[in-house]
Amino acid sequence: MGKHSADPSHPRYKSLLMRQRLELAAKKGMLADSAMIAHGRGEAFDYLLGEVTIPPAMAATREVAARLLGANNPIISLNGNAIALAGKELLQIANLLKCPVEVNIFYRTDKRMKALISELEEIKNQLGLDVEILGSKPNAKIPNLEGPRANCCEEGIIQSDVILVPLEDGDRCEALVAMGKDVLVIDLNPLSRTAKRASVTIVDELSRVAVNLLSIIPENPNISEWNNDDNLHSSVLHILNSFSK
Ligand code: PTJ
Repeated sequence: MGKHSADPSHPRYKSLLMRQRLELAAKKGMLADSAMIAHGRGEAFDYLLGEVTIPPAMAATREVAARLLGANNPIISLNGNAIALAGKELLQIANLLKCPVEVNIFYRTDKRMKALISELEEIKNQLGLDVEILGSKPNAKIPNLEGPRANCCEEGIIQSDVILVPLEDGDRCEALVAMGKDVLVIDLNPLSRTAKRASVTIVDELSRVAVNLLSIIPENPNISEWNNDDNLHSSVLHILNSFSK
């Protein structure tokens, strides 16, 4: 990407900045080969939302904040795209909640795990945060999942009761729900299997959600009578209504 592409005066500045973050992360070996494709999928849905946090997403973000605050063992699961786009804010959220983060990736290689964990360690040291970073020594498996994406930590994901998983894949979301966990996801696609299966789905862009959570958590919101299907329906309606004449 050229040096002018993330110029703040550019009308698509935020979008370009996110792309630049992904490019830098790719150079550091943090990302899956398909990370850009996944991001492009997200961007397409973000266009439909007007690239803003819509009211149903803000309601879902408040619910997620409330559930994380009410949890006995909350955890934030982090993959390549999440760390590249909002690693700093997600660590700050964990610091506020006094919970660990666990690096848990779909396309697992030792090289990527090392690059992601060292990126988080660097942010943690720079910001002086007190957050446990798990994932380097997986000692358990998520039941009913095949392959390396099932690997996780007993003291992290397995023991958690409430888990925030930005950009989760459908199978793993289902497997975590089947374990009886409260599964909180961030997914710009309100129609994805992840969005439909999660306990709470925030239909919004991950880096916007991270900033919103940082301001909402200190407000100590209360858990509500949450209906995730209704909220997803409202998100889809919002998109449809934005096309009405
Ligand atoms: O780091 P890894 O190995 O765990 O791999 C991560 C990716 C993202 C490559 C992997 O999980 C993947 O292939 O994801 P999918 O199946 O393409 O799903 C990505 C979902 O996240 C899609 O529904 C997108 O709409 C959504 N999405 C993409 N970027 C964002 C997003 N949602 C919120 N914010 C984003 N920035």
